[in-house]
Amino acid sequence: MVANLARSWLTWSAPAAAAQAAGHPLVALESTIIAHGMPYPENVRTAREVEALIRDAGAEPATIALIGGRIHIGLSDDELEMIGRSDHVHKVSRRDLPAVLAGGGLGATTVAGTMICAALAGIEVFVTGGIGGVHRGAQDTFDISADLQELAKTSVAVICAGAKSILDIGLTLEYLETHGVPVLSCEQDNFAAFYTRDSGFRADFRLDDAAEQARFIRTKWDLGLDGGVVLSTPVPEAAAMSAEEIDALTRQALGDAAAQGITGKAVTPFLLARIKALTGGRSLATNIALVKHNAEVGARLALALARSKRGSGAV
Ligand code: PSU
Ligand code: MN
Repeated sequence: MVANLARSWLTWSAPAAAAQAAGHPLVALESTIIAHGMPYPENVRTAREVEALIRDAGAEPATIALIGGRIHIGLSDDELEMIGRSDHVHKVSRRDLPAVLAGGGLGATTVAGTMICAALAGIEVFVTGGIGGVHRGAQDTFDISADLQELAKTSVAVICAGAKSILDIGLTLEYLETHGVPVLSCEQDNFAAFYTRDSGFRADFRLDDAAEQARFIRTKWDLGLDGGVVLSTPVPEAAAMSAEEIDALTRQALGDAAAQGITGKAVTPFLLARIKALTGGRSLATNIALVKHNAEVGARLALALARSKRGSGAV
């Protein structure tokens, strides 16, 4: 009953609805990365290119956002443009969903917000850039992204290029372990670090093949072990930045945030914008390349998971 009531808040785009009705694999995409993670017009262009990559790979993309008091599963070109262009888009995590839906404004969903909406829509795979995590200095600020709690309880597979080094990646992985969230890696043993390929920390399990990833994920959920799975894949070599450069810029951005007294939900967008400015926009090219690569990995996983669903009982 509760689920039915919740689902009555969903508005489906025609292609997303058709794919869902036909049992075709869908891939959810977040909108905070569009509204708050990249500048206009590169954000809208990238969002469209990512959708096209997913479609070419045989899955249906469903970008998720809040518009006019409804949760939109799949956006039209005009809706995407509005989310990418407007200066009045709320950043919507679990806490913010009721406020923005009840208020009827524009909302861009974070990893946590998108996971909630994807699960309501029955979408198992969600592609993003980087997940939120435990911030550096969290022992003083308590700043731990709600993304991690959502991963603990909402059953969606999240494909990412790891997490940015604006976070404490070691503590982020510890937190995920405590909450029983498996961290899978493909193409390398280590968890990725967004702009760079290697965080220096091992992922829990390396599974390069989409069928293996699907088997792992389906087994977890078949066992009633609700909650998400993180699948990390590194930014393509040609687009990766140097670790020394990004470390220095990250320290500078963190210092600027502290000096300006930035707190709460403003911290992550501030740091992202600061790093973008400090790299003279070069980080944007890296960001775009990694999201596209994540989309290819996510589409393959969605196809494999759809096959495993059609299989007889266990995978
Ligand atoms: N990390 C990135 N790019 C992003 C985000 C995180 O490299 O765009 C966004 C995602 O939407 C993520 C959110 O869910 O920031 C986390 O925000 P917070 O740290 O306030 O929970
Ligand atoms: Mn935070």
